Amino acid sequence: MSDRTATKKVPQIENPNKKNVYNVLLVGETGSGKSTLINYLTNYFRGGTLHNLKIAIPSKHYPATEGFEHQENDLQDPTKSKTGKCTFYNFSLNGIDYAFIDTPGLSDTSGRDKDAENILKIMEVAEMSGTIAAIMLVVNGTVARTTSNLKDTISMMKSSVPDVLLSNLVVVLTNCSATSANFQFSALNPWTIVDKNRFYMNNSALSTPKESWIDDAEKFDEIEYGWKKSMRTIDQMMKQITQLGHVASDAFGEMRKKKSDIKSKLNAQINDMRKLYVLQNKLTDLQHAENIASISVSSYSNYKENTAVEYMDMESTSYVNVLCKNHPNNVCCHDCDIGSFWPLSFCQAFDSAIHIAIVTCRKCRCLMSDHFRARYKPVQKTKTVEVILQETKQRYDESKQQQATIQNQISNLSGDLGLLKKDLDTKALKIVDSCKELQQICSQFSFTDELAGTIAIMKTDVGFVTNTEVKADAVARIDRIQSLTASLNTKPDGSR
Ligand SMILES: Nc1nc2c(ncn2[C@@H]2O[C@H](COP(=O)(O)OP(=O)(O)OP(=O)(O)O)[C@@H](O)[C@H]2O)c(=O)[nH]1
Ligand SMILES: [Mg+2]
Ligand SMILES: [Zn+2]
Ligand SMILES: [Zn+2]
Ligand SMILES: [Zn+2]
Repeated sequence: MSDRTATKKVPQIENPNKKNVYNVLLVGETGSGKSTLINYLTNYFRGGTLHNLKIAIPSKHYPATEGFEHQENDLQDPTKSKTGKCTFYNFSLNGIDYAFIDTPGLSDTSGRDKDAENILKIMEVAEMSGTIAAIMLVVNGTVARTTSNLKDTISMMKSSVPDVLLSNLVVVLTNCSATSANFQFSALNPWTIVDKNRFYMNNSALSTPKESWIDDAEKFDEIEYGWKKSMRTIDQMMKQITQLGHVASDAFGEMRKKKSDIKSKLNAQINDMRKLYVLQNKLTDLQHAENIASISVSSYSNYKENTAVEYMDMESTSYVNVLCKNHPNNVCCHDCDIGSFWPLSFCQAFDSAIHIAIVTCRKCRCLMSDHFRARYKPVQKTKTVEVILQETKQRYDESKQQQATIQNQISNLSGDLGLLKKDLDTKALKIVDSCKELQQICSQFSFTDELAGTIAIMKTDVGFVTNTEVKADAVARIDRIQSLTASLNTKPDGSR
């Protein structure tokens, strides 16, 4: 190994954007060996040996010796991700500065949200470092099949690494040697990793307590063999990293912005859909109320009633009748045969009496003097009169008024709903646009993954919708979002 000068200055935690620093971002699944690799690198750069181990990042069996600031969680629980945040580990060798960035492991037991959060942290630190020399994908090389965890990790990586950095991808297979590795590089398709960027290491010295091997000649030999091999591999790795050069990392920033833009647009869709449900329910309620109002209107619409009214009418006659002024409805003598020529006393309607002045009518008992002759007679007739039932009319008016108010509200609400639906559609298209923009930077960006959480929330929301019509509309809407984006997920290699 070449002359190495371990940096004795106080370790730098934040990278001060030094242009000539080779920044190496270590990413990978939880437990794949990122922090261990950094400890091996520490020994490489600072002249550590198996008898004098230099530990940058503490683990269960090895306390830190180098004074780096680090953030390791729960060192005792093997299922939990150890590294909690991104930390720079700076070293210098032959006047060349390196910064290795340890990152939290992906596909941790803490779940998808945690992964998304960690990916964002990784992208942030990558952007912050200004330039990147290598993105080191650390994978446990003994994993025979591509586990779903590893698949998820690879998929997350593909969605996060901008195309400009694809030739700076380095894969380190841990826990193995070139001959014992099981990892299928095809799992990274369409990413291809050239042979020079593939490294195999078995960094087993730190996985068991020093006491368990330091005095056991056989174990020590085995560990030493791996150790020496790892140091040679690191030597090779550093040469290769300087070959890869610096790539500006601002694409990470752009990606982050676009991703968070998409995220907030997706959240807006969730909220707008919820708004839609509220409005649609309101509309349904209003339509129900309108039904009731219209039933009221029709049931009170008979406030006009026709009643037959009897009345007397005078009908002219061709003959003479004897009528009484006191009894206008009577005809005391119909078609009086004495005509108008003889005095009334000849009319049969009257009783004969001694004195003419007290002759009375047989029919109405009025005096003869109350009678007169006329060429008309009273006739009883009936006519139908429209009567307004006031109370019913009032109810009718009220229902009518209510119906009009409801109809007005329905029309306003329908307008709002229409706008909201259109807005949702436009926004969905905008999301697709943003995704396309993102794919310009990162062709492997998977919108399906990005969308999965949103779709899950939307589907849960739909589950609470009881109105079948509203539900059908919502389901169709969700399907449309999914199909809109389906075209986006056709990767250049044709896979999805
Ligand atoms: N045998 C062997 N064990 C290893 C190797 N690399 C890592 N380990 C062990 O695997 C376990 C996990 O390693 P870490 O370096 O903490 O893994 P990590 O990738 O930093 O994990 P997170 O911080 O949770 O993301 C530790 O017990 C290591 O000692 C290796 O190459 N060979
Ligand atoms: Mg770690
Ligand atoms: Zn008469
Ligand atoms: Zn009379
Ligand atoms: Zn009379």
